[in-house]
Amino acid sequence: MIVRTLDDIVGTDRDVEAPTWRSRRLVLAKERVGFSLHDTVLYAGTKTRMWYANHIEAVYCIGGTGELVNEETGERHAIAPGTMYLLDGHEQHTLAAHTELRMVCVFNPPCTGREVHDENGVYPLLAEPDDSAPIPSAATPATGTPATGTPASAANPSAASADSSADASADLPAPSANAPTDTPTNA
Ligand code: 9YT
Repeated sequence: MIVRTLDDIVGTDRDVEAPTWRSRRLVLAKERVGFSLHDTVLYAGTKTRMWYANHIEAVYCIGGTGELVNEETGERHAIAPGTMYLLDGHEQHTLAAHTELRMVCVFNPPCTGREVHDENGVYPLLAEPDDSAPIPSAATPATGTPATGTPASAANPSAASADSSADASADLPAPSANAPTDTPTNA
């Protein structure tokens, strides 16, 4: 079990800043659980264009107000605390922060902590050096503590989903060159 607070990671390499947002990455690929978990703040008055061509992301708003635009359909959605959006189709999108937005973000495959958006709003698909090693399970504890009777497959269903996400990302479209990103609009 890992217990970690925001205070633990502020100012560390888990605390990543970009022109329009700051992302505190509470769970990363190195935890080897198949997803990453971020507490992200988008600055008031900014617009961020993104395209997670290599990742699925769920985003849950817990503070502030803004607007999400699906750049592929033109659909617009109000963002406020209690609203979630799931980018299950790798949609190009823009998030406008009317006030400071605080978002809880989950990525699959997990971010390693080194990602920031490239010129197309895309995060590269990075892996931890030991990604080919099996994810720790109750049967193969990372701590060296002997396991007591739980089969690895039951204790660790995320191993299967991590594999299928890798397959799914293999046939994604290549990023185009015309998507500006992370544009502060209040500068
Ligand atoms: C809401 C959003 O996607 N913001 C950009 C940062 C990203 N979520 C991250 O790395 O936490």
